[in-house]
Amino acid sequence: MDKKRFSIKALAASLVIISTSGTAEEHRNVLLIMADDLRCELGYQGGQAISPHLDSLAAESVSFDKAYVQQAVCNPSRASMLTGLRPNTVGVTDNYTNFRDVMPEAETLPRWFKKHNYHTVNVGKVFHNWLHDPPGDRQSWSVPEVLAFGNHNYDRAVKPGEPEPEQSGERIPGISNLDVPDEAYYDGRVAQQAIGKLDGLPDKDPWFLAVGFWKPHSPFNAPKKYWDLYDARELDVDALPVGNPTRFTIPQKGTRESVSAATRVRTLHAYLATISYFDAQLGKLVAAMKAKGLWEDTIVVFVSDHGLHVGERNRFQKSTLFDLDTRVPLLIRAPGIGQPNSESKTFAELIDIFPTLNELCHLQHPGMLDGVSLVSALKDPDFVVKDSAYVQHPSGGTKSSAEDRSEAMGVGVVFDQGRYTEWRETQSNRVLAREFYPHDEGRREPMNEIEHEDHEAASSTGLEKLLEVFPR
Ligand SMILES: [Ca+2]
Repeated sequence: MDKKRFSIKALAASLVIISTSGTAEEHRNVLLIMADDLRCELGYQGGQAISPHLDSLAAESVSFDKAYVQQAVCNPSRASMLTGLRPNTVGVTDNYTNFRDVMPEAETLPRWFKKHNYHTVNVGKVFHNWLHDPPGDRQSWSVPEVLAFGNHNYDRAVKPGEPEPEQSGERIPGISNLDVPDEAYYDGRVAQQAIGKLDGLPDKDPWFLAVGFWKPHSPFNAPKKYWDLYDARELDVDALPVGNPTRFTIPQKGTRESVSAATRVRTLHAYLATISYFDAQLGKLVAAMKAKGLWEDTIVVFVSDHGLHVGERNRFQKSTLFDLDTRVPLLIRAPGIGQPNSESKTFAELIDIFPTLNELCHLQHPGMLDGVSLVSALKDPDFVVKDSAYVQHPSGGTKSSAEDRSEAMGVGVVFDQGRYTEWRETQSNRVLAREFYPHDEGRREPMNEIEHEDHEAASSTGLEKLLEVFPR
């Protein structure tokens, strides 16, 4: 547990005193946009995705190249980011546990803003949108949430006027390229619904609009026109060696024996098309905000809940501690404060978003956060707020139920030299295995080098850093 955390008592006391600091002029509106399963593959990052709208947003923002989620699967990542607490602190490390069940009084980013007179609005998947009862987190929002509460695998193409698929039970193929309009799928309708909310945002009070898209989470079923942006023959699937040379010390669920080159190309093409489809929907929302005069002074945060493997290491999953799963795009556009079109050198964690927005909007500190504000890094891209990021994930990937406990928890620290990880027995915290993946330029993490003498010093540094957040 982080020693810097305030006590529950201090938190309770802080809730009584709601800040009234800041004049109306100082209040800034906030737009939070979330992608689902989007790894660092965007155009502005040198990735293979064609993402003109996110590239434009990056040109107005500070981009964080070393931004890490705290756990690479939907629910723990979102619960952590939106409470500003590490998954271990919240007690949510699987997709089944609702953070309200284990921490009923948890403060959340939107609820904190709501308490400070912000009009908070949720469209789409912001909190985890499946398996929980009740869905979403109603108390975080000023008005009822517009949710897509269901399984991604039911996002089939619908015709105008047809009911939402929801839990129809009709699973669709993992990959398809139908020639249908954007609105045939959920994200096209999310963009419409978000745009529809713009006219209802208050003039006098500040607002906090959170829009969560479902893509590029599988199924990779972008409309055909987004597939046609790419020439499959030109896609690079050689980002990691073929086969599985990585020495997993703890087996990872979801890893296959082998994957053909053709499958890798087809899957990467589908994933990239789905990213471009998502990018276009985001572009519609930005264009509408600009047309309505809502863009100029609005603080914008864009982030993904975690990354993804699409064939690398013979995997088509998230749920590991590898960089492909844990490192994500993070853009913060803070007009008048951030340096536009710059890249921050600092490490960043998604738990830092809560305190960062808090400081940007001059709100009182809620008193119980594991993250720190990145505002210094927004003002000066060379400023290093933190020199490492912490990640965790239970062994065995996504479990089949909340009761299905993993035997081990992987805890890792990412720093400039690489990633140091320990796998610890869930019950005893006993160290079962250690890993060190040195980072090359592309952070490919090809091999666990924990036994290699050349990396002894870096492994020791990693161990020291790890124990600061994850003591044994
Ligand atoms: Ca996700």
